Amino acid sequence: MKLPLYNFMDLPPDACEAAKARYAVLPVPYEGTVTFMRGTADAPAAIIDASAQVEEYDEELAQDFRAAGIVTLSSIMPAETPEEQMRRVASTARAVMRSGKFLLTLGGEHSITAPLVRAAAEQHGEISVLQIDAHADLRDTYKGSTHSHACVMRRVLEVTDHVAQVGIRNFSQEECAECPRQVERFITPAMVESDPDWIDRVLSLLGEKVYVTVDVDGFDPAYVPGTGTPEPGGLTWRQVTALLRRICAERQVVSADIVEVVPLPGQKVSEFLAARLAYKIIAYTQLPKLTGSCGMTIVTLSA
Ligand SMILES: [Mn+2]
Repeated sequence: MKLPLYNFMDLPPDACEAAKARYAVLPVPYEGTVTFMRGTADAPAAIIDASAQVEEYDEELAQDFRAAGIVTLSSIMPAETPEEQMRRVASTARAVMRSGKFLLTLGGEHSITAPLVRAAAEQHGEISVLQIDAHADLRDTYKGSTHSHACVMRRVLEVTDHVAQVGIRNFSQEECAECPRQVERFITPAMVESDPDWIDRVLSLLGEKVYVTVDVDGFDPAYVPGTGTPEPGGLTWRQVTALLRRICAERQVVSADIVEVVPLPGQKVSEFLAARLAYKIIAYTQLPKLTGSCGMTIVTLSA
């Protein structure tokens, strides 16, 4: 397991000072329950490494967003058991959120999202979750564990019923039987392509405060080949960034994670995309809010 050698975006000291930073990047190099292709424990270091190449000036928004300050925290070391790992993640997340910083966690495997969402709900009260992913992750248990990355959104549903799942294209019959209402709410890549109002559909599932979790396999493997279970037919960079920009404009995004990157030898496409996406989230959450954003309206949608 590689650990980051320097801070996110290789910022000068004044831009990454802990006391002043509004954003905190937390590396979690954990892959305790990974089932297919290993290597996501190396992702936080690879993403931070790639982030040194991200331009501070955002080309889309014509602005530099570093002045808010971005501190890179020490990595959470992998624990012996998933239970202990979740405890460590929760306790660090609570402390960061209490300090008022925006916590941006870099995985590692997806299972860490459950304690992160719990910590966000403790801090902010009623919370919604936007998940970008190829997989529903709604199994109650997987290979004997309730903490598996394949169960993470089932654990999240125990915290909040307001969950929008976007990019989903691989799920089981068991998940359909056990979580029928949630399966009906999926926003699949096919819906993203065919429905010009797909972002409105996503917004209708979310309340005011939103936690964002991005499993990079939600993207098409052409954009992110380096991930544990690449799934054809995924989302594009423009679709995902358009979605995140509007969610950040019309809701209060309180924290986010980017998980499941697996660095591949000989190319850095996936970790660079993750680094770019992390800075996009930092940028979008600093944009002025659109007024008149609606309150909680939950609509059940069919494909
Ligand atoms: Mn996934």
